[in-house]
Amino acid sequence: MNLSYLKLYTLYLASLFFSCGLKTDQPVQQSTVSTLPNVVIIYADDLGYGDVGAYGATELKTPNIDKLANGGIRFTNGYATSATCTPSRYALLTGRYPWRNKNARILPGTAPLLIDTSRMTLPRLLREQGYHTGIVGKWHLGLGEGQVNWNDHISPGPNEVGFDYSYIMAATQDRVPTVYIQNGNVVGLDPEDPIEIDYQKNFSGEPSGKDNPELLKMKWHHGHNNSIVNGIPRIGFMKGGTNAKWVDENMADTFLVKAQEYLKRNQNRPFFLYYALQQPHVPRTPHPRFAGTSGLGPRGDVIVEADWCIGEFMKTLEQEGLLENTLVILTSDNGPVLNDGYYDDAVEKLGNHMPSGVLRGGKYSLFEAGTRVPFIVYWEGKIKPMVSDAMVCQVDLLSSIAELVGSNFRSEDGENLIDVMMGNSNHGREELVLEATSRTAFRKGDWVLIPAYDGPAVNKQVNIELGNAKEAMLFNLREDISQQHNLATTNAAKLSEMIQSFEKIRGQDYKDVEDLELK
Ligand code: NG6
Ligand code: CA
Repeated sequence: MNLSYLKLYTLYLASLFFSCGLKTDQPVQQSTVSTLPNVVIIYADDLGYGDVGAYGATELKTPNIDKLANGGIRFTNGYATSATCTPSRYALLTGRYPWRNKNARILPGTAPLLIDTSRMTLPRLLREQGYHTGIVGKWHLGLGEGQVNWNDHISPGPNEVGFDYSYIMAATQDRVPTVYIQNGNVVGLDPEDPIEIDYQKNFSGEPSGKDNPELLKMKWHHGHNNSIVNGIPRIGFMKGGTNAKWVDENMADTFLVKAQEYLKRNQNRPFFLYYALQQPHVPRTPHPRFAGTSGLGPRGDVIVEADWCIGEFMKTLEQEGLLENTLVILTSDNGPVLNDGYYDDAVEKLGNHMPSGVLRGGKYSLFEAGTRVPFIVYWEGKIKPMVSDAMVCQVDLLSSIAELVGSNFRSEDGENLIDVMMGNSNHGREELVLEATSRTAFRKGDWVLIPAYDGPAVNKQVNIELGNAKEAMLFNLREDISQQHNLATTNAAKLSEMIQSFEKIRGQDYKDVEDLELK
């Protein structure tokens, strides 16, 4: 691709758009033929390395994701920066390691916006290059500046960090407020029935998961015993907003339709869509037409549902004639978990399915399965199908996509790996800092260092090995992808070399970081 030509053309298009006043969310009437590729990021929530057929799953069918994986580049060393949601999403959008921001950890629904509104972000960069930018799905990066009035316009949020259009849930499906927010306004809110949210105490007279088990259609296992919405107990208390509350079983369809509508509205101009699926995060609530289809219980069913949504979304791209001009990246915010706080048969019906594949650990873990995730780059007619072992991370997307669209911008921690992502090079990252619940590990080449950390080796509630140990651990992933052989004592020279390289990036203060999420 001729980048300098692209850059000039981008400037030309940008000026065209500004002068035509096309920065609204109205459908574009005139046809603007452009060489700027559309960019779509499909971001799953808690989808594991082993949850996808193309990555080796045999007990679960994911034909639509497999089609992208087998028709594009399937990365075997693709990473989220973190083993939980908020920090990974922060890194994805800002190209900055989340441990540089002390507040980048799993946020309650009432948390203020985590991203500084003056910071460069992926949508802002693309908008500056002439793109229309949209997000549909899970946000979980905070909203407002402290005390959010959910009955008023909610700001700052996605629209203040670069998105022209947003249709989101504020935090997670298991956290209040359980409503959709479009461009800063709660959808379907009745002003006579205002929303109140409190993460500390319940509103008087309101039932809760803890006190009213008789009202529950899904039982809580740990946490998740505050307000009850649709028979599902949540994290946090909510009052009012009855008409605005989402129906959990319709969420996948709702987001899909919003994503499809976004494509149709913006098909005649370059666009960036961040389609952030809610599956397979808890509570797992497949639409009835998917319930029971996987044989693995609701967790399997919602993966089948997510796969179907991805297929429908891709069909719309094709029908709108956009497929050959759209770069599609599909990945996940962190690794898998079975019991994440509800009794939903994820453990009981697992059978032979291995959500982490051959990797050790899972969500919340410093072991590989916490952060190594499905990572697929697809571009019909442009990218040749292949499997790549190059190391890539979501923190690199901003710098890489910047290069693709003719911008010189490079983020603080992201590398420009566009050649790797287009399949023209196998030269990925050399080093990467990995994070799990505020603690950090380090990969360099084939080696991984997990420093010594206080805390339980296993989180018993979720039954996942966290990677905490009294002594540092060292693994060679080329020989030992499942991290079964700790080489820290037998290869002391490598260990000290790794510590040195790690501290060069991370400094010294990683040692005292407390595990704030799971005690
Ligand atoms: C944890 C929740 C878990 C999930 C997670 C966020 C409890 C006990 N556990 O605190 O269920 O909501 O936060 O997941 O409340 S993430 O994928 O958004 O990071
Ligand atoms: Ca997640």
